[in-house]
Amino acid sequence: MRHERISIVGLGAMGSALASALLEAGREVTVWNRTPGKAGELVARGAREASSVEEAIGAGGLTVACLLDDASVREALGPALRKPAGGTLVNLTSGSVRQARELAGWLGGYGVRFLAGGIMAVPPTVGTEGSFILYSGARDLFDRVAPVLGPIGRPHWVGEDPGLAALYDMAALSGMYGMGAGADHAVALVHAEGGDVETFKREVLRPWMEQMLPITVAGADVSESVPDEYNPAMQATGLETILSASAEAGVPADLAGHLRSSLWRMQRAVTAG
Ligand code: FVH
Repeated sequence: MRHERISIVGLGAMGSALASALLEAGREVTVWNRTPGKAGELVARGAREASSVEEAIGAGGLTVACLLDDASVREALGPALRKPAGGTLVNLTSGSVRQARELAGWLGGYGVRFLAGGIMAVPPTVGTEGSFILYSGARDLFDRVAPVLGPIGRPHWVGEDPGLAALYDMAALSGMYGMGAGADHAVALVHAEGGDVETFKREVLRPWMEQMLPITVAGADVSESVPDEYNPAMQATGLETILSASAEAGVPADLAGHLRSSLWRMQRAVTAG
């Protein structure tokens, strides 16, 4: 099963990285992209280029879609699905929970077995240690697909509901963008007050964020409760200080939403004793 043929539909930055990692691992890869001219390097390394989606899907084995968004998946695959041809599709295109569930229903109507996915990697880290791919859908299908697609990242099944991979993908991305917003805000503060941004990033921000990452993830909670060891009164004062320091520096408090909701949580905890 490891040698099942794989067709990659979509050769953007991510689709190309997926195809490259699969070729590197010796897989038999067929590629297709809407705009021609993106397959040259992959073909030189042994990939076969299909001239249409139908041809890519018809190459047999497993089809992996990695396109811009849900609409582009439907637009690209739709014409090829007129005949109920069966087959297996793994969708590694980002989308919402609802879109993943609807896609599963739509493809199921054509007899296509469907696994939803979420890529926990960026193109340069595809297939490297630490990269992983979320999958949701039938467990037996995952068990078949996992060894075939292993080279793109550690396969991690999150459940039968096709919406689950999208859910965790979107939520994890929110965490990442939130972290990015925090780092942006930190750098803007240092810049506005005349600090050395590069030194700050290297000597302070990175080691600090690395130290705090596990604590931040462990402490993330939708409930209003704050663990005792967090000392909510101190945290509330600290958060107010960050907000006023930002105002003093004239840095637009893009993070105000995050900070205010944390402040609100701490204040509620203080009030509640
Ligand atoms: N790149 C990243 O860092 C992230 C990491 C996490 C996962 N995302 C998601 O992966 C999907 C693809 O992302 P990408 O980086 O490959 O995106 P692009 O380089 O912009 O390539 C987009 C491809 O989609 C094709 N495409 C767009 N619309 C259509 C359509 N209507 N029909 C057929 N194909 C379409 C596009 O083709 P072309 O413009 O070259 O003709 C590209 O192949 C994405 O969901 C990320 O959220 C990546």
